[in-house]
Amino acid sequence: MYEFRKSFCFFFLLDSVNYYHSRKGWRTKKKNRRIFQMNKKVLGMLACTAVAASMAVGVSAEGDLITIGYAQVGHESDWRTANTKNYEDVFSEENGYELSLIDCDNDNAKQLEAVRNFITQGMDYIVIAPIQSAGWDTVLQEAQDAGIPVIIADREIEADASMYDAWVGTAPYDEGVTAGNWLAEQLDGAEAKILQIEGSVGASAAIGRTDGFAEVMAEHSEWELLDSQSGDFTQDGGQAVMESFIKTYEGQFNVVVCQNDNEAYGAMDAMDAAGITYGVGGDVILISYDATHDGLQYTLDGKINLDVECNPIQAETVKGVIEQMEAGEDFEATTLITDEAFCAPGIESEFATTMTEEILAGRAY
Ligand code: GYE
Repeated sequence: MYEFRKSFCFFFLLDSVNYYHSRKGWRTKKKNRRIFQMNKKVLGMLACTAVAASMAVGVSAEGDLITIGYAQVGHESDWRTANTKNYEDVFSEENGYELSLIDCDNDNAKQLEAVRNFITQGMDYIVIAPIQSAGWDTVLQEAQDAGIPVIIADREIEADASMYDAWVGTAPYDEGVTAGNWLAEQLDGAEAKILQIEGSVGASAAIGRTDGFAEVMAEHSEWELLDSQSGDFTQDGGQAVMESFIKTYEGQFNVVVCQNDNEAYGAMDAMDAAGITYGVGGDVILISYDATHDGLQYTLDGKINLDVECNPIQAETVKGVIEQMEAGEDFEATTLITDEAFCAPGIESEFATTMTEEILAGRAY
């Protein structure tokens, strides 16, 4: 059973549920927003191009392709590539959608600009995978003023739930707790000297994993976090941070936690180059997050001890919410995509499934 526990967006998400359950239906709200748009047009408050775009929205909602603007984080990881492909597959013309996916290259300013362009273009729906969790109020207000529903996907934001319409994503805090619980179970009271390679600074996926793991760490006085630095969710970043960790802490650490698979690949390269062994039977316990295909291959091979899953296949769920909105039905204001965790063969755990060839064969991304 999923629990948000200390997740910072808990109250916002809860608010969101209440907010929408107090309303009759989506269609009324959408319609009201469109009337507001028309008034703005009559008053000449919008540029001619924006007027044309808004009118086109009205037509498309009545039967043509539904336009979706997706402000994607970037292309930093295999997880992200799988997520992008999933949106392209699901929001296809065949399925009745015209998807405009902008790769924001992990640049917050670029992402705000992408959302503003979607507003100007009069998209039917805007989906945002927020690079940073903070700083969204102004642009969300602009989307609301334009009458465009916004779905926050993948990550969480620090904004009141009344500022957006729905959320679909995963629970990084719980993933961090899983990693910590698994480590405690495996070490069974033994000492841990831990190095952590965090994800991108300010991203909820990094904040949540860090906080969840820290929560378990606080219960273990025999554990010490030697250092924790951002590897920006990339392989190059993971390698660079690990190389610098090795310079400072060589011979002093026995656990490395990487907040995604690509960082883990970089850390593995750095440890290989330094002759440090990791994985089952190695000097270092290696923990990763995401559980993409290659990450699970390394887990099956015993190179990664634990890989905590984070599922990038979310577009079908987002589409389901949009369909409910289109039909004027009550829609899910918050949907959690559930995850599990996988450990290497030879390891039994209460918190993770032991990897097999069958599990790997079933992993499409
Ligand atoms: O773990 C990482 C990606 O937001 C959950 O972003 C996502 C994270 C994922 O770059 O690989």
